[in-house]
Amino acid sequence: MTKTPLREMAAWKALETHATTIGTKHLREMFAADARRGERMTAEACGLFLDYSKHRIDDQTLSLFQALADECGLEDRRAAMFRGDKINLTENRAVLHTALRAPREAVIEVDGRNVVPDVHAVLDKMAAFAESIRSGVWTGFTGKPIRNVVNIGIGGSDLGPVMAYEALRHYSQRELTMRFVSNVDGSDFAEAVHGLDPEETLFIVSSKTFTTLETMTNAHSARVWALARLKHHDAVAKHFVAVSTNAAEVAKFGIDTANMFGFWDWVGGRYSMDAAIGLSTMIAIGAENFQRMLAGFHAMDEHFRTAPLARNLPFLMGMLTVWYTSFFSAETVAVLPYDNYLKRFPAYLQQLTMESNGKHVTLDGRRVDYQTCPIFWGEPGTNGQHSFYQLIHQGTRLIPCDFIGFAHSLNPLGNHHDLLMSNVFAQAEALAFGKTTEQVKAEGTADWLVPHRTFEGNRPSSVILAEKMTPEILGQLVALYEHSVFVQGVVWQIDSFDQWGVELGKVLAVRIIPELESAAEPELKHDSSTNALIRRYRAMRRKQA
Ligand code: G6Q
Repeated sequence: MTKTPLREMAAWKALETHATTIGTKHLREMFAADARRGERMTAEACGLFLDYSKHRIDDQTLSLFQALADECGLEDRRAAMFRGDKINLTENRAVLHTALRAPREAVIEVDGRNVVPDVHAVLDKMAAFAESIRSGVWTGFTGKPIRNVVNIGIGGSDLGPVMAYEALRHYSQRELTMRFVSNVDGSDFAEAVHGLDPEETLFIVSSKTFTTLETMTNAHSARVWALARLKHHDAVAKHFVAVSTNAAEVAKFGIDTANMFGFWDWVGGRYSMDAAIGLSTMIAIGAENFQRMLAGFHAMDEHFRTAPLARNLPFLMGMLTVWYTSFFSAETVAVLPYDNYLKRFPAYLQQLTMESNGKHVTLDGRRVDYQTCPIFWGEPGTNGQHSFYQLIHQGTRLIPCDFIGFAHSLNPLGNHHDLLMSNVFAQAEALAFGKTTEQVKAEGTADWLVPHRTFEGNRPSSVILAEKMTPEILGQLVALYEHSVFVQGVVWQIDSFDQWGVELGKVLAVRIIPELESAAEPELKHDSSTNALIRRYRAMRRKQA
């Protein structure tokens, strides 16, 4: 499929020219010229309110965004995704995470088969299992109820579950201890099982392929750890369940395939937290709350699918990211949730955004001649304010920010919440409007200090507001970013759903393992740096021994 190169599109060229005009304008001027800008440049969907007025855009920018979307065929591509077309070209797969949250009666076909009943069959099985753990009906090998659940997985089989558990911890069954192991570093495993009683511990081995080195290494260590106490191999069936698409490997590991929760090749790892990969989430918060989260995802899917682009949240956010990345050379986006429960949200988004759009070739294999995915990063406010906000306010880089805040706290405590939220509004205001030299001088600041105390402003941000952190809102937020990533990928003409960039390092590591482990000095054939590092490591290990 050969498309017109992006930079040759009329709307792209128009945006290039337009960016030079906008580049000379300050947000102060734009607000001064339009008293209603702060109310006008907002959009609302489901339970999310988006204020995008503090962006370096005007009405023309917005119409050019739409013109570019038309030229890129965004609406057709969106329809193709929802329909189940194999839009993940390099892996020849459909991309149907939206089917994971489709209502029971929906019909979505992949290769002529309606997948919605399959999705709901797994959800029902998960619900029955989660309930048996939560109620204590499911007992371990020695008859004790399960009190600890340890999810073993990595990447898409870890980041979503950890983030969702933290985000919805308020709704979780507090008697259950939830832990997560991802890193192949033995310390991760050791700390995750520290203080746990194997008789009361359930491991969920979450791996789409059931071959991932880190996960399988941790799963084998977990089996050794559990059997050291439980002694009998039959205990595996009571203390291990699997989330996977690979029944043969699951059975080989010793897990009863009756306790395997499946998903499908049309669910990408980083898009799987609402598939069976969410089993730990469901055990923590219960099936009903999990359904509420799915309803939130679905509501945002429907918004993205049907709302006019001018009011379409994922479209607006996606285009803003394209705008700053491709036309203003912004290299990063900061995601700043003002809710402690969202502390893992930026880490989750890093995979969603960067593994999806960190690509340098187009779908038809051409090297791009524009920047693609920016670096996403962030920390919950207000901690970030006392750490890296200095650079956002007064550094030399342009860093668009997404502020996320709520009207109500799940833990009302004195005036904590108003203090917290005052910072959201204040930070966005300070970034946009800054503080002029005149203002600083008028405060009586000594001349030499004036430049240090001046804030240029004109630094863009979105503010996303919701009532409070609920399962529905979490689903909406995640789907908002999923679809924003999709919009960016369509414009940049890349495959947002493969991840070939993670392969090379994995292959090289497998080659190096025996070179680290062999008793005899191996013949090393790497570059001189890698050879020397391996030799030094081996020498250091010998010294320790
Ligand atoms: C995500 C990627 C990747 C994947 C992990 C774990 O989109 O595919 O992060 O989730 O590599 O893979 P398994 O689930 O197969 O262990």
